[in-house]
Amino acid sequence: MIIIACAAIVIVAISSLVMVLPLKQNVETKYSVHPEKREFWLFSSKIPEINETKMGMSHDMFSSSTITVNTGDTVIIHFFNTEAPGGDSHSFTIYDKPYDVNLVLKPGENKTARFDATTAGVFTYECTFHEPTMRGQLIVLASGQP
Ligand SMILES: [Cu+2]
Repeated sequence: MIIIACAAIVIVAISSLVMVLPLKQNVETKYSVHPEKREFWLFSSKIPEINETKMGMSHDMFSSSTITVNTGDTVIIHFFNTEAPGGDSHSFTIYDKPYDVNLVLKPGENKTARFDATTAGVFTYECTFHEPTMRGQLIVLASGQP
């Protein structure tokens, strides 16, 4: 009787493994990371509700406050200063090492930054003219992270 029970347990254990193994492979395939070129379009924008004089802060912002990539990706960011002639200059600046980006744009200009996402982490990008409202986070996911 004990032998039959043990045999049944072994059979159940083996059949469970057989069912789980293919599932595990599917999950790994789904989340595997292949470095690729990731391209973004970023614009200077404004928060209309902010009265700069009353609140003592800039009403300028980036059109996107997060940019997410994988480690190993080549990142291409096209930044546009949407101001009319006579308006403000804006910058797209990353001071956090190892990233070192500083695009400074006059009204109506656009420029492109290209760099490799070599290091995982969260890195601030900002406009040096309009802190703290014109700020975002570059999120570089570690390899293999979903
Ligand atoms: Cu700005």
